[in-house]
Amino acid sequence: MIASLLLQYIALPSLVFSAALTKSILFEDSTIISFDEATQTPSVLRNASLLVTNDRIAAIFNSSSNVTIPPGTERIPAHNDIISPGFIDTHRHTWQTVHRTLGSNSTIIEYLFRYSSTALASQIFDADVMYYSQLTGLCEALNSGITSIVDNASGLFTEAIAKAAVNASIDSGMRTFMAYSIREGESWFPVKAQIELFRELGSEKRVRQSLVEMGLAYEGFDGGSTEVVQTVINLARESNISVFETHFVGGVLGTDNSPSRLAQLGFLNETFPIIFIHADGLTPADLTLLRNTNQYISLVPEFELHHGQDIYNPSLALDQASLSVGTHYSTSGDIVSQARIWLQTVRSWITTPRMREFKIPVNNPMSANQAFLLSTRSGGLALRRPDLGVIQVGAKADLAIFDGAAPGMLGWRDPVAALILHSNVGNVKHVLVDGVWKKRDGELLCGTESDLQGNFLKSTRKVQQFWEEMAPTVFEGANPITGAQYVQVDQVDVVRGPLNGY
Ligand SMILES: *[C@@H]1O[C@H](CO)[C@@H](O)[C@H](O)[C@H]1NC(C)=O
Ligand SMILES: *[C@@H]1O[C@H](CO)[C@@H](O)[C@H](O)[C@H]1NC(C)=O
Ligand SMILES: *[C@@H]1O[C@H](CO)[C@@H](O)[C@H](O)[C@H]1NC(C)=O
Ligand SMILES: *[C@@H]1O[C@H](CO)[C@@H](O)[C@H](O)[C@H]1NC(C)=O
Ligand SMILES: *[C@@H]1O[C@H](CO)[C@@H](O)[C@H](O)[C@H]1NC(C)=O
Ligand SMILES: *[C@@H]1O[C@H](CO)[C@@H](O)[C@H](O)[C@H]1NC(C)=O
Ligand SMILES: *[C@@H]1O[C@H](CO)[C@@H](O)[C@H](O)[C@H]1NC(C)=O
Ligand SMILES: CC(=O)N[C@H]1CO[C@H](CO)[C@@H](O)[C@@H]1O
Repeated sequence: MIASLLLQYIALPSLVFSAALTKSILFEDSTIISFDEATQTPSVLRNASLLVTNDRIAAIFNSSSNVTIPPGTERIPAHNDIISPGFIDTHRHTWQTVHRTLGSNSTIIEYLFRYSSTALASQIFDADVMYYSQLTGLCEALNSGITSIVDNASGLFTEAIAKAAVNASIDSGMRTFMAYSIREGESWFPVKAQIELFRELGSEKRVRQSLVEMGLAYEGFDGGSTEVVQTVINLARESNISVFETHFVGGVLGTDNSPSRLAQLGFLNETFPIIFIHADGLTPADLTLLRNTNQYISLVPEFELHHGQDIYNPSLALDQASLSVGTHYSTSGDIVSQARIWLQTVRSWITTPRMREFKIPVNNPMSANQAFLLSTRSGGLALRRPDLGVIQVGAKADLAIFDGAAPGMLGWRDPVAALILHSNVGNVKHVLVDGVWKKRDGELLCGTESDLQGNFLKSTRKVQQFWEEMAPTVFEGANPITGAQYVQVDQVDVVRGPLNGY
C-alpha cells in the first residue's frame, strides 16, 4: 500500500502544459503524513518529496522513483520538516475576534445573551469593525496551519456588515465555507432581505472566483415559525450550497436542532453536508441517523470545557465527528490545541472510572493518530470533500509544514505525535492554501494590504469600551427557554484566606 501511495503520480493536464501556465513547488526530501486508504490510518513517508502544481498535489515520491519535475519548479529544501495536511475547522464565529480576552471568566449564559448576541453587537459593529475583526481572526487561523474554515459569520447585522465579512474572507485567502445564517425576528434585517443578500453574494463573480463558497446556517428548527423553517429548507435545496450548519445543544440550554428533529422535518438525508455543532444532547437515535445519512457533528472542546458543558455523549460519535474552535473570544485559535484537549479529555473519561475501581489500565483508549485524523481528514469528510485534509495525489494543495528542528520538536521519531503532543503554533513554518503561500519561513502572508494591526486595534478599543460601559448581565430565577434554574457555583481561590478577587 505504501508503495502505491509513494509512487502516486498522475499526469494532471497542467503538468504537460508549458511552464508559463503552471506553477510548481517541490518540497524535497521531507517527512510527509499521508493517508493509507487500506488501513484508514495516517501513513508516514520518510525521505519523500511532494510536488505541488497549481492548486493540487501533483506527485509524492522518493529518490527511487522517476518523476519528471516541470521546468521552473520552485525547490524548497524540507529535510527537517514535517508536512501535514492543513487543519480543518468545521465551525467558527470568526467575527468575534475583536472580543478576545473579554470573556476570560465568562459563563455560557453570559456568552449567549451578551457576547454572541447579534442584537447587542449590531450596536457597535460597523463594516470596518467587522472587516478587521474577521480578517485578523482568519490570519490567526492561517498562522496556525488551519487551511479550511466553516465560518458562521455572515447574514447578520446589516447588509454592509455582512459584505465586509465576505470581503475579509476573500482577502484572507482562507478556504472558507461561509455558513450564512438566516435569522428570524431582526426588525432591521428581515428574512426576505437576508435571502436576497445571500443570493447576491453567491452570484457575485468576485466571490465565485475566490476560495469562499456559500453555505447556510439556521438555528430555528426547534422553535422557528413553520413558514421560515420551510423557506430555509427550500432555499438550501435550490441553492448550490457547500454546507449547512446548525447548533445542536439541548439539555438545560435548549437549541435542540438535533438530527432527530431534522429527520422529522424530512431535512437530513440531503445531497449537501449538514454539520451539527456541539451535539451535547446527542442520543443513540441521533447517532444512528448521522451514520445512515453520513452527516457529521462538530466538536468544540475548549469552548465547551471553558463553560463546563457536558460533552460526554458526543465522544460516543467520533466516527461522525470533526473538530472546531467555535469562537476564539476566550480560547486558543488553533486546531492542534483542540485535538490535544479532546484527546486527553477522552482518555481521562475512559481510564479514570477504571482506576476508581482500583484497576490499572494496560492500554490507552485513544491514540495521537486518532486525534490527528479528527483535525484533518474528518473535517474533509464532514464537508464531503475527500480532497481536503489529506495528502494524496490529486488532493488540494492545502498544507501545514512544521519545523521539525525547533527546540520542542527536535528528536521526534513519530511525526504525528510530534504535531499533536509537542508542537506549538510557532513551529508552523509554511502554510499553503490552494497552492498559494499564506505563511513562508515563519512569515505570515495575510492581511498585508492594509494596516491590519492598526485598524484592528482601533476596532478593539471601540468594541471593548462598548462592553465595559454596558451593565453586567444578571441572571436570576429560571432560563426563559428551558426553565432551568440559574445557580451560583463554588469559586476557586489559590490564595489562602477569604475569597480575594478572582
Ligand atoms: C522509496 O519508497 C519505497 C516504497 O516505500 C521504499 O521501499 C524505499 O526504501 C524508498 N527509498 C528511499 C531511498 O527512501
Ligand atoms: C533517509 O535518508 C537518510 C540520509 O539522508 C538515511 O540515513 C535514511 O536511512 C533514509 N531513510 C529511509 C527510510 O530511507
Ligand atoms: C525516467 O523517465 C524518463 C521519461 O519519462 C525516461 O526518459 C528515463 O529513461 C527514465 N529514467 C530511468 C532511470 O528510468
Ligand atoms: C473575571 O472576574 C473577576 C472577578 O469577578 C473580574 O475582576 C474580572 O474583571 C473578570 N474578567 C473578565 C475578563 O471579565
Ligand atoms: C468589498 O470589496 C469590494 C471590492 O473590493 C468593494 O467594492 C466593496 O466596497 C467592499 N465592501 C465592503 C462592505 O467593504
Ligand atoms: C456549485 O458550487 C461549487 C463550489 O461550491 C462549484 O464548483 C460548482 O460549479 C457550482 N455548481 C453550479 C451548478 O453552480
Ligand atoms: C438517502 O437518500 C439516498 C438517495 O436518495 C437513498 O439512496 C438512501 O437510501 C437514503 N438514506 C436514508 C437513510 O434515508
Ligand atoms: C454571526 C452569527 O453568529 N451567525 C449565526 C451563527 O450561529 C448563531 C447561533 O449560535 C446564530 O444565532 C447566528 O445568527
